[in-house]
Amino acid sequence: MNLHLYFCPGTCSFVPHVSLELVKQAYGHDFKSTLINLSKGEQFTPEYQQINAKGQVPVLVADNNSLTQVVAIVSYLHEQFPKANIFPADSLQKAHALSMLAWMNNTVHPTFTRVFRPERFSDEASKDAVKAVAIETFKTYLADIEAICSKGQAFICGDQLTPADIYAIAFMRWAGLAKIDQKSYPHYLQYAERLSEMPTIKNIMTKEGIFLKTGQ
Ligand SMILES: N[C@@H](CCC(=O)N[C@@H](CS)C(=O)NCC(=O)O)C(=O)O
Repeated sequence: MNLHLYFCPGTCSFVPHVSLELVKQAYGHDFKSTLINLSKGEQFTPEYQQINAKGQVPVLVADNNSLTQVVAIVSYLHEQFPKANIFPADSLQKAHALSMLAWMNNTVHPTFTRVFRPERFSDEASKDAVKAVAIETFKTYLADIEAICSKGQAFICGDQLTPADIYAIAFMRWAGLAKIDQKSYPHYLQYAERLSEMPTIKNIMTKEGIFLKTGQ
């Protein structure tokens, strides 16, 4: 199967990007990747609109099938490549991991979109207010993740890495970019530092040219 990911460094496409690296490590099955530079507006080019009319990353093209949405992409990879352990094998544990991932994708992430792109959710006069409220809401979600990390388990969903952990690293980076003090979430920061050193994750951070401590 030919696998081709369209991604932008540091965005939510980091989640399927690391998942593809897990597939590569487990199966020796490599993938192709194409960088779409969102800050240069490459998501709006006619060429990319053919790939995803919604103008977003990630997109995974698997043979001739185009898949969007982080949750769908990583679920598909898990089904196709079970030995990559993208999700736990146990169905209840997998459901818990999917639940956490869905919350991140449908609640935490869209809140941050209001920080990064407030103009899409307000008129010019209320842009700063929308951003300020979104930052405060985003902080409450970071605190939720901090509470999970302070329990002392190895990963967010227990003893196995899942896509939720990869998303959590992205959120910690985004916090720093938004000038939120990463050190306010000490257990979460320590956990993210530890995960950033895992070879699979480190490989993709290096490939994307991103680092964890964005706030410094
Ligand atoms: N729910 C979507 C979220 C995708 C999304 O928001 N992607 C952002 C990057 S993190 C994007 O492509 N933004 C481009 C833009 O908004 O112009 C998914 O899971 O794929």
